[in-house]
Amino acid sequence: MSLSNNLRKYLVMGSQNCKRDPQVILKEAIEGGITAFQYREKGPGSLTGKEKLELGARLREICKAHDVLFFINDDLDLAEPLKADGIHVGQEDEHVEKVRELFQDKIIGLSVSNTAELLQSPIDKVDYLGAGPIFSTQTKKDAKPVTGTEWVKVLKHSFPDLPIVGIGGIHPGNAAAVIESGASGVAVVSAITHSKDIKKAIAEL
Ligand code: TZP
Ligand code: MG
Repeated sequence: MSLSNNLRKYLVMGSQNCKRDPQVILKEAIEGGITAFQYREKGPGSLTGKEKLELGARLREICKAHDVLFFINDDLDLAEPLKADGIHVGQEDEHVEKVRELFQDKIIGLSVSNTAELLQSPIDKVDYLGAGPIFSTQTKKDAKPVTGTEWVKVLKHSFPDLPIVGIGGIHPGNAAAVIESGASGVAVVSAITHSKDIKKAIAEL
């Protein structure tokens, strides 16, 4: 499957987002049809050190067993131990040139939230773009200003061949608008982790 297809339904999650066992949530989400997973153990209540690595290893195994792409968020030092397929970085993280230098064969995703960020980013070094927050989100307290779906259109117009993944406040009721704007996929946290019926939510994304 192409990267673009593999990014269609992208779960982003760490233990801090879960009211239930993250392993159980991930398994249900995979049964429900997610195509990619990002281990984002970050923010209030998140695990650190050995515990972070151990949970990551368990989630990685689950993805491996089901052929679901496994990404790590920010933590370059987890990339090799967890044998991640890819790394997702934001504008405040390690520079993409450096990430590409260190990990030539991994998929690299970069978040871009506005034109200034786009202009300072080496887009030729990345495999996909994260666009957002498209809608307002309660999940990331320090999220940048909302971009709306227009931002996806701008990115798609500028980089027609680069997969774009929308993130931020996306749920079954608004995912179609993100895809229709040119995104290859939608990345969600709470639409899955807080759902009472994970499979139904994913089917509708
Ligand atoms: N980056 C931009 S918004 C966001 C991240 C990690 C959180 C998205 O969470 P939710 O619950 O899908 O709005
Ligand atoms: Mg980051």
